Amino acid sequence: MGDCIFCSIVAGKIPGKKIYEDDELLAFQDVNPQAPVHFLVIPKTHIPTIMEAEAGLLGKLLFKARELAVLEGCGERGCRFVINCKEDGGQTVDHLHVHVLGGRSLAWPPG
Ligand code: DGP
Repeated sequence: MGDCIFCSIVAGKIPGKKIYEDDELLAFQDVNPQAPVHFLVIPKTHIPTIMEAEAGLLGKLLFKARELAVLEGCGERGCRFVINCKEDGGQTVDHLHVHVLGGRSLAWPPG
């Protein structure tokens, strides 16, 4: 979709360190990691925010995020699953994505 950076990663136009891919979903390392484990899971289709996503896709996104979190070593100690949404949620890339952050203890609440 247009100049969406995540659509460009899906299309292979810009590089991304991919850790998983199927027909609907792509997971890749965050370019600016905030924890030892920090990857993103996205739908390949351009969906701007969680507000536009339907239930089935959200289920698949979260299920895959959990599965990959375990594969990335977060099964024992846990991790954080984050979906930022629009301005107040701190979303900077307008293509729905789940952050998976782990490998260290994370503070709560966020600032
Ligand atoms: P958010 O604030 O929730 O919209 O987070 C967007 C994340 O996307 C942020 O942690 C950095 C990451 N990001 C932005 N541009 C790129 C990119 O070109 N490649 C990768 N791998 N990650 C990116």
